[in-house]
Amino acid sequence: MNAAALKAALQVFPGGVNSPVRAFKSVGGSPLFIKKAFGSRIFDVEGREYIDYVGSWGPMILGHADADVIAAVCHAAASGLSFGAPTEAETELALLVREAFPVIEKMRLVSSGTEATMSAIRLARGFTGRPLLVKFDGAYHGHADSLLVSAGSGVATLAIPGCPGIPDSIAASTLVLPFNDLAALKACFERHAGKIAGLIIEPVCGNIGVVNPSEGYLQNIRKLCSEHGVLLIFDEVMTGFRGCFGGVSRISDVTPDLTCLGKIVGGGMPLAVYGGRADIMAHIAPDGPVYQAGTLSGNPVAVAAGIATLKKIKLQPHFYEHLLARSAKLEAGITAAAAAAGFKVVTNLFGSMFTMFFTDQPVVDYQSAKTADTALFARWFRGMLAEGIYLAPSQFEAAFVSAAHSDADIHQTIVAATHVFKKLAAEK
Ligand code: HOZ
Repeated sequence: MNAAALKAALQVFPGGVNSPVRAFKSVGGSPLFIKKAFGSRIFDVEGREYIDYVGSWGPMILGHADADVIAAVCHAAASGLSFGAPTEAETELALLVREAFPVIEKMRLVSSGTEATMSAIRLARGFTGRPLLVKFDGAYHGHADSLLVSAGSGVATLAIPGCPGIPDSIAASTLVLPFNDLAALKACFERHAGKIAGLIIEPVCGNIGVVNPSEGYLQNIRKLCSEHGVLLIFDEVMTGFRGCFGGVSRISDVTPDLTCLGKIVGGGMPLAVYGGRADIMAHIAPDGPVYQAGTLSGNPVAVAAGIATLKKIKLQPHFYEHLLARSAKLEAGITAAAAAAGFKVVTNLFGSMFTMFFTDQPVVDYQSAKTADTALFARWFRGMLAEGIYLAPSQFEAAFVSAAHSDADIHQTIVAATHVFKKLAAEK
């Protein structure tokens, strides 16, 4: 039983979980304890089957237990789990990454998105010799000290105002600005001229729910960063490979100085990437003095999963055409179901990820995201779960559609949403 599993887990893990977003704190009830997952379906310890839109928080773009990825992982594992020495497969993965992201001229493989962003900002400071970092309100770039200031994702879900344990001096070196507000950025760059090392941005926000940049916003940020000698860091951990074989940099034609990837690039295994301009990456040890290392970096099993995933995405005909069409159909279907039942919602979509906010205001930044009715979201979430649809247990996260979600899955989900909204309307 999920409740029994949680009781046992609470004895050994804070909140019974190994990452706060997995707890059902803001929606109530017991988190699902997962037994297995195949394709679009995930199964809990009670034997219940759900259509899964969490997708391990993004990596599972091919669906769960994809046969080619599993075969590649098993093959690699049979030859050894970790060497702590270079392999040719790492270079093969890097070439695939560079093909998708030409803006990543040189890169380093690491084990998590947090490690990627943390290392990228250290590099930005090391390269520029400047101390300050700009991030956006509600943006979540992993849990490194300087990035947990005004963070989204679980920090937003749990409404944690400021994270104890982060020295004031570190928090003070992170400047926080509202997303989609160019005037605020201009003023900040002028006020701190010559002091800002880097600006890190989710070019499409994912961790306050999905929020798209306004027209020209990213291009203007690029321009301002260049004018002020600030390195532009795109955190594409969530958006990388979500909308195309590449990321927002490809779609928007904006060239960041550094890019961070995670999730899909590791095919469900612990692997992430940071990289960018070759002259900047030349500052990383052993070529340069900025130190960053890892026993499991470029782990052969994780690299095998990444290669198998990227190759499949790249080679499958019409991969993104089908994925994006199904995602748009789902987004439109549940939004229409909400409207038909008299609920005001705003749905933001990027590629194959989207968030439906329970608000009547356009959601363009963290402040507007916070106008959402989180209590209503919780009721909707529980209703959908009862209908066999597994969504992220937070208003401030995204739903991920995978290539394994069939038209029938999408239809079933829209039917479920229609039932749930009708039920919620009747309870009003
Ligand atoms: N970026 C993920 C949530 N938005 C991370 C998942 C986690 O924190 O466990």
